[in-house]
Amino acid sequence: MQLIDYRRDNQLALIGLCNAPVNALGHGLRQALMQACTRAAADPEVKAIILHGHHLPFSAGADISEFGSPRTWQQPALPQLLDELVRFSKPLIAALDGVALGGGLELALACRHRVASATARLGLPEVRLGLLPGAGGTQRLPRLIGVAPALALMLGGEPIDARQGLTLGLVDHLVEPGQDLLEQACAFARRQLAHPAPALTPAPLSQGLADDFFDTHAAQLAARKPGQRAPLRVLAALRAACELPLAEGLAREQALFREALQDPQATALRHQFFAEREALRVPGIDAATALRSIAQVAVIGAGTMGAGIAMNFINAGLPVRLLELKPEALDRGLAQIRKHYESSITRGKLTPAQLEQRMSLLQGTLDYADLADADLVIEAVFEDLSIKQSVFRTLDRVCKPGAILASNTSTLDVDRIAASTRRPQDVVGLHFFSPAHVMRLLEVVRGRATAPDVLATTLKIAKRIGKLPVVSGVCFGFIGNRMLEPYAREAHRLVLEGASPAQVDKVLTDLGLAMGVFAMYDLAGIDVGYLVRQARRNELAHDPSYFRLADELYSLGRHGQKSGRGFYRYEGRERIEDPEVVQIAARLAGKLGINRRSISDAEIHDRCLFTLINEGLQLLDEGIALRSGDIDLVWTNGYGFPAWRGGPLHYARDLGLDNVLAGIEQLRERLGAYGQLWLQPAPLLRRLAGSGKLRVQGH
Ligand code: HSC
Repeated sequence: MQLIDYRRDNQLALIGLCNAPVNALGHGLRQALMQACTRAAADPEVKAIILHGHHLPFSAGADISEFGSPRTWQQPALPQLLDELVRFSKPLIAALDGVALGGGLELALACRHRVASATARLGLPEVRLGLLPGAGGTQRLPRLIGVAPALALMLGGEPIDARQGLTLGLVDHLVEPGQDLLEQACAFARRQLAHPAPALTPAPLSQGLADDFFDTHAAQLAARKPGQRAPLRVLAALRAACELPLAEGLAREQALFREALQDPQATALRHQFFAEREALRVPGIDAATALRSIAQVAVIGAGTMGAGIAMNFINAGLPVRLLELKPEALDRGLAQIRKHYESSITRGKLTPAQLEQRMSLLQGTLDYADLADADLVIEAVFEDLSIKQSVFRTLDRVCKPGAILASNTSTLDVDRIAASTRRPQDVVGLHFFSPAHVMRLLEVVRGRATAPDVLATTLKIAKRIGKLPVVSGVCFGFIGNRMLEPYAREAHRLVLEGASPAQVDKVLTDLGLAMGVFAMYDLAGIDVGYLVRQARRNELAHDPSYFRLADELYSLGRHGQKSGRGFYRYEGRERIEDPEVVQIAARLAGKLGINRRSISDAEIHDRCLFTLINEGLQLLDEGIALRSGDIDLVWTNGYGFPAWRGGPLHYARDLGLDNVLAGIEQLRERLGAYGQLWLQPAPLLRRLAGSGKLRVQGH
């Protein structure tokens, strides 16, 4: 495969990178690039060199799939390659299109100048992979644009557009839409030949910084990103740029990068990166699967969920009909959406013209007949099977043939919903997470009859609205809520046995979870969980302690944050421990004959996490989840599990599956009848313990 396109244009050498799809700077491309640049440097006719992506994005950076293998270091390694390029006497100009990310932007920073298409996106996202820029970015970027803007780019990881790059001084010349990037880059290069620009200063940068600049930032990071080591390494590298000459700073950056690459947090985040991409590969569908066209969307139910779902589509430019049964409810939903956009205007995130444009895509209706031309209908009504079935019977009557009929159920049986129509092949579950316009995760529930093109179309549309779709089979709660159940069950039981909600939550947040079980239940509403359990009372009757505390709080009107009291007390948004809840738990424990004792943090960790992992493995064995990475994505994107621990099943591998198995067996013994009832190791856990491998089912 040809990795470089080399051309001459009079005094200019045009070197095009051709490593599809994103010009990842793997060993082969680095080698070819080095050869091409050396050729241009040796050609006396060539006065300047232009680097560009040959009909491709400029570069998405180092080849992430090489990390963890010796190929990362194979010469020319990226830092050495860039050091060579910087030393060339002939000026290099980077012509940026598509993306210049990570090592790709560092390549551009090693060039004397950067010319960029207005649509190009530039960034240093390494921190999201648990890394820091490791090919000069931490030293060259602050020298080019200043310490504070460089820190913001490196810590945020979010790319900026080329116009912002121009303002910051990262881009020297912006190529407007309609202009040709390469032509403009060549013209720019010719002008530079007449007036060469100086190279970056090799001197340290410390002037003008407050004495406590780094200490303040370190303290902020410790508070905002507890437990995460990559942001601190970024800060340390930046400090080197401020305190050391360039060459020493680069050496310090290298040392920090090597350290970061070996950090389990980076392994976990790489696992997340590849899992996200793999999640889109679903057996039975491929690039050849024809897609259904989606030009008109409808959402049923204008409550918080329905309104949030509708916003996703209008934000992406797709027209939506929002259906409610009562005019007041419809007006409330429409007003809620407008209010949300108005607050975005106040925060400078939206213009009034954009608000009007989005609202023009939204049409409220009280009449199912208005859904006749919808290509995709998403039902977001009350979580009750018979209500949902009745909605789907109506949809079956009014919707055109081929329309995709989706349910936003979070727990119910999608097959039974599909069976209420004469077209189960068109029915799919689309489980949005709340708030639906914010949360990236979308569980796509494949029913027994869901047609491949329906699944493929929903995955495609999910990407279009910026979601991360993860396919689940049908079972109670799908991947996320099914795993939540045993995890939260243990948390509740631990409080009956003597822990406090705050103690349980602290163990979980110390592990890196965004919220503990009880803070989460208070936020979601204790009434919501109660109603879901009501529908399953018969199957749960064998354990009177099952979620007993939550049921009691529900009956006392303590519904969580919205009622000011739940597992905690609330003053405004402030969460305060409530001794009354511990008293209630003690009273219930007495009634249930549970001995209260002091519970260690380690026991809390093991009971909550081992049961979570165990259920995940069971789901995998049942084929509800296609692979362990999908389970990890659901938990990191929907339930606040720290991405830098990779998700529950990646974490299980770190803990050792044999340790998890031994832990469950010990707990089962120690907890008597309760342990015998609930703590049953999943057969897959037994099969995998000792092997440490989680990639089952042919993946
Ligand atoms: C880095 O650059 C470190 C450096 O600072 C220092 C290195 C020094 C090391 C040496 C020390 C001695 N690599 O996302 P998509 C694949 S760290 C490999 O579906 P989109 C991706 O897997 C890197 N593969 O498309 C997928 O493959 P599949 C910093 C990469 O259009 C295909 O490309 N850079 C890759 O939605 C399409 O990707 C980043 O973190 C890479 N760098 O988004 C950027 N990037 O088809 C990461 C992509 O087989 N990438 N692939 O599944 C992205 O953000 C997105 O992929 C894009 C495209 C926005 C580029």
